[in-house]
Amino acid sequence: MSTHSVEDIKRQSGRLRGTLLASLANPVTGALAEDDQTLIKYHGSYQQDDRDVRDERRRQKLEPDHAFMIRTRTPGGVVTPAQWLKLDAIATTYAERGLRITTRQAFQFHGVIKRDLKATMQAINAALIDTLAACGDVNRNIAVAANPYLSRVHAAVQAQAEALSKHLLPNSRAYYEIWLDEDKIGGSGEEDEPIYGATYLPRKFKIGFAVPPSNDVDVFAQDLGFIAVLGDDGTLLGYNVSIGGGMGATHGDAETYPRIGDVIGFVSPEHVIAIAEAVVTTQRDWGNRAVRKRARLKYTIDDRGLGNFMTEVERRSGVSFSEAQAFDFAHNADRFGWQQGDDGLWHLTLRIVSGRIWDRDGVRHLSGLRRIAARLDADGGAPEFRLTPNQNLLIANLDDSQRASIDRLVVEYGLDTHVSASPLRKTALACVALPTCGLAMAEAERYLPEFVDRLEQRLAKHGLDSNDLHLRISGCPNGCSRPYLAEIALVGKAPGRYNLMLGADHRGQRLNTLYRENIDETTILDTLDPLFGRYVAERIDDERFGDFVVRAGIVSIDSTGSRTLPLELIA
Ligand code: SRM
Ligand code: SF4
Repeated sequence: MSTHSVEDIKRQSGRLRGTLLASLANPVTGALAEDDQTLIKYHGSYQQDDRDVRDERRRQKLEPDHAFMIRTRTPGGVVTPAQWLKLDAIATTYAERGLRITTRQAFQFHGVIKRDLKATMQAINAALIDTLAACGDVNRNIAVAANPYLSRVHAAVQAQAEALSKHLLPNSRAYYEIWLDEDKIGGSGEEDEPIYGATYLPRKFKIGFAVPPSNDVDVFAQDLGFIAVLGDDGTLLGYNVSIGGGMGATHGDAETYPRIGDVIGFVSPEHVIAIAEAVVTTQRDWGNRAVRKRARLKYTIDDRGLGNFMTEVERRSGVSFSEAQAFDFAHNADRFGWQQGDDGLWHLTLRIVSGRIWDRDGVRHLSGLRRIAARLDADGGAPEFRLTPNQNLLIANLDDSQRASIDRLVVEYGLDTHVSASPLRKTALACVALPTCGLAMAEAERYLPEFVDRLEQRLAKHGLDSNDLHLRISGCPNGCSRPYLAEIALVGKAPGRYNLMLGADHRGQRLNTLYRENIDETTILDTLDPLFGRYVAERIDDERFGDFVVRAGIVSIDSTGSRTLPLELIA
């Protein structure tokens, strides 16, 4: 571990350069120098090691099996078929585990070794996609509703998100010098960073744009959320603004908690950039730089007061918030299959379990999507691939004549799991966790399919097999699958052991709460089984499971839903 604090590393980095060039050139190790491991995040990459072989390598006195994860900056997760083909080729050439769709609509490549890093970065940029600021204490990839049916609004909101993403990029040329061989010019390492300053933000920062009735981006989990408000004619009037959402927590530390964002008012589209910049710079100046675990915007707001924060944002932006408009979310999951947009074009949402696209164990999703991308690329028009914030994939903007051939390929390559899968299986999320995530305490992505098998059996016993139920698994309490917004969540505590959380709604508007702590699979299933029985017997009309457990008093949620209550264990 580096002896320098993250704040020192940022300050002394020469605007994110550090000694990255020397680290990359060092042939003796597959790792970077310690401080560079922090800095490379701002370039969109993490140094990791294969945790499946960590102990064995330690026994053999070998250094860990280092490799790098690379994450793209793809606002709203939109790419063309031509870009898809290039990303596929990059994954096939340099990465170990195919393509991965993240819960923020980015692509991740895992298992890129150090000597291939630069070539991989260059290939990504050659596809006109970059990875700048995909990680680190800056604004991250902006999430945008994948919305297939309100096509015109999607286009307007997507354009707004892309402009905002660009506006909030760091000004440093380090990325271009290190990865793309841009010549160093005078002032390199001292560039003015008007938005971020020399130490960037105290912590990561996340923005999402939702378009009701879908809350697929989980707008209340974002540091800053924009909820589109439409006029009667379907045009975009502006946005309700939500601030202070976040999921991350640490087991056993009451100072950290997931939090639902507060809706603070309405702004028109032309004020989005000014408001976002003011929120970011206020957080830059007011955020807690002494205690990293308390550095997210949600804690700044709780520590300094929502009213004070709002007043400062209005002062800095010169924009006054109007009263928030009514909004109504129906769900925070994806809707699968074909849907027609209001522009007459067709959109197909495919289920991709945990966003993992690869050819392995008889699955040929990478090959299938390659065929589809090649077909669409040859067809012309304006087809798009859109990654959804639920790790799924939308093939957008097709005309009627293209549907049959795409359907054939979807079936040929087994990409039609949304047709046969249970509602539970279609919406379940899991974060990456083992073997690549350095913070994982338990399995998530690799465990999801078998856990769903067993949960389905229990649901079937109660005649609930066709019930819509949102399940999310995270390998640790950081909450990358946004588990605290699931009706049922498993949050990793130790290998094979999870905290069982219950009682979020299905719209992303209420957090769940801890029901049982540190239990194994058998106990989880045996705990849920009688609750399913009670649900069948006592539910009112089409009441959802998450709503039932709260109404029935099985879990108690505080009245604002903004925070889980002190951990009340029900044995
Ligand atoms: Fe995350 C850290 C993966 C979305 C909260 N997250 C990590 C790291 C980088 C582990 C690390 O720091 O060493 C994980 C890399 C695993 C790997 O091998 O790929 C990781 N996070 C992911 C992804 C890939 C999960 C996925 O299955 O899709 C998501 C990438 C999103 C993207 O494209 O940018 C991902 N992470 C999230 C989300 C969900 C969201 O943003 O909508 C959250 C909860 C929202 C939030 O930020 O509050 C989230 N990740 C965290 C945290 C906790 C932050 C906190 O406030 O405490 C960490 C740990 C940290 O930052 O120290 C973390
Ligand atoms: Fe890793 Fe934890 Fe995030 Fe899962 S929730 S990817 S285990 S940091």
